[in-house]
Amino acid sequence: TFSSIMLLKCIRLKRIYVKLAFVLLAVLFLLVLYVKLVPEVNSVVYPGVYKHGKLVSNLSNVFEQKLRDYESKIIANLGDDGDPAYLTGDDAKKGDESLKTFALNTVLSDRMPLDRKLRDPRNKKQVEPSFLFIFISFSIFKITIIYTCINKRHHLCFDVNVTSHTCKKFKYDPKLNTSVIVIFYNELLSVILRTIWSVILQTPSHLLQEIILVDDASTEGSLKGLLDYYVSTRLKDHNIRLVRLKSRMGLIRARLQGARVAQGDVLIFLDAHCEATMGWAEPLLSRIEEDRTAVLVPIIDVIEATNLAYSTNGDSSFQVGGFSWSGHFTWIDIQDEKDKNKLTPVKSPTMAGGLFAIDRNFFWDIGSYDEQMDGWGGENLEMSFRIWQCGGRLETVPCSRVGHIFRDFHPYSFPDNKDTHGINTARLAHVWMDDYKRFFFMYQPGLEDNPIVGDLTHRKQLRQKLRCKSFRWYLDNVYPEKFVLDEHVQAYGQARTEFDMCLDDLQLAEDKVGPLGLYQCHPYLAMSQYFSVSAGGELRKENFCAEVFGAGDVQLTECHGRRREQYWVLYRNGTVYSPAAGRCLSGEGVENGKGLKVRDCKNSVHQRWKFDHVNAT
Ligand code: UD2
Ligand code: MN
Repeated sequence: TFSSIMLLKCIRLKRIYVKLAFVLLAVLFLLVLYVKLVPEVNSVVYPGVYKHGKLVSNLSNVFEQKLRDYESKIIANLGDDGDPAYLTGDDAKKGDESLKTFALNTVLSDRMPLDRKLRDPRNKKQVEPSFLFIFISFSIFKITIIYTCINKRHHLCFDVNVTSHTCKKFKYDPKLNTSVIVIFYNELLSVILRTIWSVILQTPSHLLQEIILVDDASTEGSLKGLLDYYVSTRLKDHNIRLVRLKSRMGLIRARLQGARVAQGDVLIFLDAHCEATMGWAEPLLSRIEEDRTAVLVPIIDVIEATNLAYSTNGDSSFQVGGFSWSGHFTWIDIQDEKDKNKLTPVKSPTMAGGLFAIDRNFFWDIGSYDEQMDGWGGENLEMSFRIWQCGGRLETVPCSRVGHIFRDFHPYSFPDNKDTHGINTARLAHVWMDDYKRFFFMYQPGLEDNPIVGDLTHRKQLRQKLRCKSFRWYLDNVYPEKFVLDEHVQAYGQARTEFDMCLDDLQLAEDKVGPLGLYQCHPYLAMSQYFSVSAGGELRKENFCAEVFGAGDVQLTECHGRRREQYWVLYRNGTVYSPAAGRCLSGEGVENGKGLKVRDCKNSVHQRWKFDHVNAT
């Protein structure tokens, strides 16, 4: 009996141990989870190696040396005024090479001063008091000329007009300050530093609360020690905070982490390869002071990746944001005549995504970002639709200009090679686009009911909570010029001949010009064979219109809305006639996968196109 009592005790004891072990394991698990999930948010500390709180070796000498080496190679005045810059000899060769790997001339960037001076891009190139101006002053027809000038909006008259109303003349005195948030993943150190310097130099210090750098777990070594060292020495007088994420979170969540620690009234997000220019911040802050629901985009100028020239596009016109049904951002011309050449904010249906200003509280009130969006892409359209549909406004501010290096390809890779743009766009399509998502999913049929897209409950709840308007409302009120493939059209869908051959874009890239082709009809309606005949008589693939060229070739080129070679008459028997050419769209003698032509109208089987849907007229 003694031994059996001992045995029982043992078992009880064992149970307690097992329980204890379980509790310990759980605690450990939670700890690991915490460390993994909660990003390290810390301001810069002087670099050095610490062990148990004690400084073991101070690395500052090493970094100081490195930095001096680097600084000694900078060529004074290179790239000043935003002029194109060139290197010579070995550096020139290396620079060209770097373009292939980084989509950016990294050698040139390293040689260029980090605080280079730019011209004030808000004011056009010297505008002569203009021949016209003098002419007007002396002419007895003064009144009539001024009248025609204003009426016709002739550009010469406009020059005169614009010079007397340059951005410089506006007096802004914003009370709000800003946190500028710059996120980066393996960007070039000198490019990041030039971004920071431009913000410091071009923003009045009382308006700049802080600059927050968010490192999306870069693997590039110089972005650790050297960047920290630079910030804590060369930039020690400026309020710069460095947030390091423990693991790569993608640009959307990286921005969120930056926003979480920000303290300024207004958040301004920038890509890590930008240059702010004179007076860029004031008009943004002033506008938000006027209307906290206004989300603002500066004019985004191009900094050339090859020679780092800051180009301003010459004239005072600019573009605003649109989108394509495949879910991509596009630049579009301002539609409203009276908005062109304006210097006050202009409504923009969407934004490019990288550079924008938003009231900090409004950012959170309106749903910040979809935290389940990974990697790159889609978040800009999501935010654009959401802002408009849920009671905000999106505007381009012409008097605020920031340069951005547009790169030909992503110099970085994505974990698991996931199509994050596609997945993110599927998310926004489900949440914001109502029935209009059908077009996007025609491009991405595989994503429509795919669990990879993830749970959408929270975002749908957000839409409910904010009582947001429909996508139809957005199209009608914000972007009425957007072409809807199956609305206000004479016909749409696949257009086939009796031989089961279809009109096809021959996989033309979305922004390129190419032949309107003929291809075997797909058994289902694929996007490459989706065409519409608009109410105005265009034969369209979204923004590209079939146009007749000299020898009778038919190309898909950007729709210009002025009929002529882009005008077609669709007859009831399926003949598609071009009045400009006096001929008909014909598949006669055209091989599978080749471009179509117009030929003399013969009412033959090769000239009759049967659209899936034809609306009665
Ligand atoms: C445009 C936007 C960009 C973003 C993107 C769509 C502009 C000028 N740029 O692409 O801001 O909205 O469309 O998602 O409007 N980055 C990370 N982690 C990553 C990948 C990138 O932090 O995993 C950083 C990167 O270092 C850069 C920023 O995110 O600072 C934007 O990336 P990009 O410059 O490659 O994107 P871009 O300009 O082609
Ligand atoms: Mn960018």
